[in-house]
Amino acid sequence: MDQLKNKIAFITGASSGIGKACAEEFAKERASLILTARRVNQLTEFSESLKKKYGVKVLSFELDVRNLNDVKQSISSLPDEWKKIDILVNNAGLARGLDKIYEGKTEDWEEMIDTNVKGLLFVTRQILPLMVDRKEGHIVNIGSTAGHEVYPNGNVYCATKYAVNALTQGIRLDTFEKNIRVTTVDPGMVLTEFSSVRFSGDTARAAKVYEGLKPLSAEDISATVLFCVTRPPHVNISEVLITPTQQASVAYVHRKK
Ligand code: NDP
Ligand code: 8X3
Repeated sequence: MDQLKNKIAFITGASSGIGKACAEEFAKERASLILTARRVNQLTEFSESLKKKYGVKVLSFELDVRNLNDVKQSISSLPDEWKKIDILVNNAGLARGLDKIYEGKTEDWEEMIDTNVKGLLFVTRQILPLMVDRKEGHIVNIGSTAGHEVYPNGNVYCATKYAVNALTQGIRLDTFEKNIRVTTVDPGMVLTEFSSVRFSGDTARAAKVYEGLKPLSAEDISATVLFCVTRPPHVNISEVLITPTQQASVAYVHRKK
């Protein structure tokens, strides 16, 4: 299929989970891809496999979205033909810990805020002007159900996703007259590396999060993102809230014994 032929997509956090699945989904549709993450070995290997499998162009490089200088430098030095970015997927993000706020680790708070909020802003600030100049472009933010409802011990992670929701609205309000489309795709529980990152590699604890439940897959989310970015130019999908059928809200989860 060729739904994204001649389009360029820039994806943050493309080394695993939802970002990686979006890259594969877009590659199937013949997009040219700019893939970024910190784990550059994984990213390079994945990029090479996409090139071979789908015959698409892929540019990949190490990028920590928290580092403003690196974000500026890597985007401003893109070759001109790669600067015509049609789709930006702001996906890089993480949760750290699940603590009562009075016991929370300030370094966890900083990592979440720096990545999920400031990182998203840093990347958007560099790419959005290129879209505004061309009066064309689509930003897809990966928010969360945690940006709609706060759950116990979710405090700062939820706050970052509320911020993503607010920024999605803010970006839309500031750019709709420039023909920019802005979408937030807000998943509930998705089986990725998310929970093992949250629990710092404690895979047993991470597995418990999804016990008795069929969670969403990264591919469920990438299919949704693809749907949003392949609507006709006059259609903007503002928000998609998507959960497993067994999850009615952040806290109401039906687990089979
Ligand atoms: P993963 O942990 O599998 O993927 C997270 C990605 O973000 C990785 O590619 C990681 O790459 C990247 N990343 C993390 N920190 C940085 C950073 N500082 N700079 C650049 N890249 C970074 O989890 P998911 O795929 O689940 O998470 C993707 C997004 O989806 C996040 O924003 C998350 O909040 C959101 N989300 C996840 C849900 C879930 O249940 N899984 C539900 C709702 C939303 P690397 O480590 O190589 O840098
Ligand atoms: C990730 C989903 O419910 O763990 O954003 O916050 S949840």
